[in-house]
Amino acid sequence: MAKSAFPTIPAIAYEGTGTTNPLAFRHYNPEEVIDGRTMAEHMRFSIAYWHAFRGTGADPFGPGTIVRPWEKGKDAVSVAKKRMDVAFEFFQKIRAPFYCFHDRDIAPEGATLAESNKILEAVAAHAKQLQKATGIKLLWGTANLFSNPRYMCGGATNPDAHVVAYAAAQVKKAMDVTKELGGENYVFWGGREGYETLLNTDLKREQDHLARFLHMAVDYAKEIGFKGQFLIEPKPKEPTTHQYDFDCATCIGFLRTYGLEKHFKFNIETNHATLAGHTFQHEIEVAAAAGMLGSIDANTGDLLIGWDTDQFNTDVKELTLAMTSILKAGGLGTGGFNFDAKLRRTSTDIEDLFHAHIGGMDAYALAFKLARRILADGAFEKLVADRYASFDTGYGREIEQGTTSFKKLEKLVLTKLGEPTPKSGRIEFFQNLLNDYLHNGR
Ligand code: XLS
Ligand code: NI
Ligand code: NI
Repeated sequence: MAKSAFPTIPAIAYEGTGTTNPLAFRHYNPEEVIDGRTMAEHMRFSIAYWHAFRGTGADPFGPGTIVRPWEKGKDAVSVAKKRMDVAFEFFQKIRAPFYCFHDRDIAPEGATLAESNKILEAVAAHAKQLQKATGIKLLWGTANLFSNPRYMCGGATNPDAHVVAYAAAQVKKAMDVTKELGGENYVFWGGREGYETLLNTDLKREQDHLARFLHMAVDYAKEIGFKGQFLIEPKPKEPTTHQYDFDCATCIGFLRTYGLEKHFKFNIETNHATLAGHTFQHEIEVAAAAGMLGSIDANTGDLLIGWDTDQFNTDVKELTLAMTSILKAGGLGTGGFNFDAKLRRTSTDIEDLFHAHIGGMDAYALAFKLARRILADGAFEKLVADRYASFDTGYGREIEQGTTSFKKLEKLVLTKLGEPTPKSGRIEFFQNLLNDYLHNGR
């Protein structure tokens, strides 16, 4: 590998909570074995190429502030390869076993589709070598169907069939590359699949087109023998005002309507959940209830700002709640925790990239441990089970099993049950119990 891009930064080590070293893990010990698997295997952390290596700190009010020395070079393709060397050095030093990319993050677009495909192939070949040399794996790949101006009115839902055809060609290639690199999943985030106004939009037709597009992707995966999991990443708005993949519940309805539900799971992003007016944990529970929990885009928004700010999440309480739901659902399978999070515009030092990921990884690792403790203790599960215990026997059980009716239940209330006695939901009690685990050493 080329000369180090981070000569002063060592591989990040686990030093435990006693340390004051900012470039060390306090909770994430990749080698620690829990239940026969290492923490690295449990967490399956992944680095998002687009934020970590293509993010510049640009915002709508000004250009980028983050300048990296490796971004200089004679042509875009050689810079892309050099950048990738640096990225893999970072993946190793931060101890992340996976990374994720959009096609256009890793390789620049050419003047024609044929040229873009050739460039992507060349850079992917470089990635393959680096994966082999380092053992770092591809969690998922995806296609960027939103940056190029051709996609201004959408990709799969564009009103122009020419653009839809182009989008199909681009996704086909991105799937080829993901397969070639052993990607364990493939993500569909509906970039600009949505609309601004119904004055110019045929909503039904656009949704039909999106479904056709996804069916073609399913067919193509079969054709090439791509075994990775397909994931939809719901998001309610931004860039368009109304995105079709609003949230997990909306997507479940969409997938079932079009007979696609067997082929997809969800990649849930914290900031997208909150933009939809949900909690992160809510989206996880909705996906898990449908057997469609796939992977996590680990970040957070700023509740005072109404857009996708993609910040690193260090909120241990939020993550512990999310982790209990994930562990109860049996984990993420081929998914992982992908840091779809970017440095703030003012975080311009290279060390900031390390601090950001260390904080995110440590918060998730701590949340994992706290969630395990909560589940092992079983207090919440017992309390919740008790709350629903009236459905375990008698007429409650008949309601669940579908063996009773309005008429029978009416008779029961009129002749026997009468008025229910109030049963407290004990919300404050539950909140205090959570704090016992988070802060009081329970
Ligand atoms: C944007 C999305 C995007 C996807 C991948 O809001 O989070 O980054 O994760 O296309
Ligand atoms: Ni995302
Ligand atoms: Ni996002």
